[in-house]
Amino acid sequence: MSSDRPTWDDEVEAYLEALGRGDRAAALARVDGLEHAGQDVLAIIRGLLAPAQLRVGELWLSDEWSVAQEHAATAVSESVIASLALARAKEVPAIPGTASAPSVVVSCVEHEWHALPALMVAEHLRADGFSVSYLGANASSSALVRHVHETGPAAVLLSCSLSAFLPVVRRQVEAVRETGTPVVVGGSAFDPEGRRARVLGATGFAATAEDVADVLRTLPAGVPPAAPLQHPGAEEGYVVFGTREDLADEVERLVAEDLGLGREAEADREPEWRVVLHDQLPHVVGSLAGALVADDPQVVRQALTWAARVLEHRGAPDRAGLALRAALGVALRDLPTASAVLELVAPLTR
Ligand code: B12
Repeated sequence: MSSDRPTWDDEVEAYLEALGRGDRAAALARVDGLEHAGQDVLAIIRGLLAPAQLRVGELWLSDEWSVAQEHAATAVSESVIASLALARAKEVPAIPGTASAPSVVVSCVEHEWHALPALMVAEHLRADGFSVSYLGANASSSALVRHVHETGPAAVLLSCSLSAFLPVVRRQVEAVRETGTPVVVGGSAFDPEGRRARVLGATGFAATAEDVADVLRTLPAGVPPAAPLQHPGAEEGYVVFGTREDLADEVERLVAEDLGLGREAEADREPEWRVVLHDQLPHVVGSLAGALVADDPQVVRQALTWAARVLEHRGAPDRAGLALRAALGVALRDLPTASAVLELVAPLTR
């Protein structure tokens, strides 16, 4: 962006302001302005939409934006990407997707609803000349494998935002590798160095959408089935994943007990932090499953730190974060590796 124009930071602020007011027309006008200033779809995704979405997450976390504002903002960003992509497809129909372009499948893993990051990846690859089959959110293993058999892609790209779904990533890596097809993974559930991706048996990993095309160019033509997971805790991870809703109920009861609160607060008097705790607990418990299957205690440490911040911003008692960690320890006491992973997690300050 030239020096006489606003910086990307200014653009993000103005775009967010429009999203926060629910002003879709103003948000689209900002994007139109950038296009007229010569920015292409990839620059707009990288410079405006991706950073704006991360800020949307922060605004929700700090309780400045409601869930509805977060949803409305994402819907606008999705329609912005779709309209930019459509316009570009009309302008350059013959270059990407030609018979010689390598074909790839981009999809979210099963249960994963964060489709916008996967859409960003798909658009980057289309711009780089790949022929992309984009499956969106929540693709089951069977649907994915059938699609692979029908279309014979050079690679399958799996997006996962929530660490609770790392066990699902592993299952889907196994299923796709059974077809001999390389699998590239990415999304905010992974560490930037790609260690979790390697443990889960992925053929490749990229930390951002900009790096994906380079990774694809280095992939082998075919891969053997994934080697079984050997590390202690992998099996326990699937036990935790399968029972995460029940475990979440138990943890919620233990937290309330520890903080000296009644189990069922009156629906109309329930404090916000307890509503949010109830909503987020399956994800927090699931992160322990992710930590065990991906063999990385950092996963659960990050989830507990995140949960403590979410609770703090919603007026929870100071000890809520510690009570949550302690409750997990009690609920999972019969699982030795899960207990050891929780022991490793540094004590939280709140
Ligand atoms: C929008 C949004 C939603 C929308 C998603 C709609 C949609 N169509 O995508 C909805 C409302 C559905 C949603 C739901 C939930 N969400 Co949400 N969501 C977000 C938000 C605000 C933006 C996501 C986004 O667009 N990110 C922007 C992109 C640019 O970043 P990115 O994901 O890292 O992707 C980049 C790279 O990782 C990479 N990449 C991504 N995928 C792939 C794939 C491959 C193969 C490769 C190579 C690379 C790659 O490329 C991208 C571009 O560079 C995030 C905030 C955040 N920090 O991301 C929260 C966030 C991810 N959600 C969160 C949570 C907790 C949830 C819920 C559990 C809430 C609830 N209790 O209901 C549910 C879970 C739903 C589910 N089962 O999936 C938390 C996760 C916390 C954590 N630490 O684990 C976050 C961080 C919010 C927060 N600040 O606390 N969410």
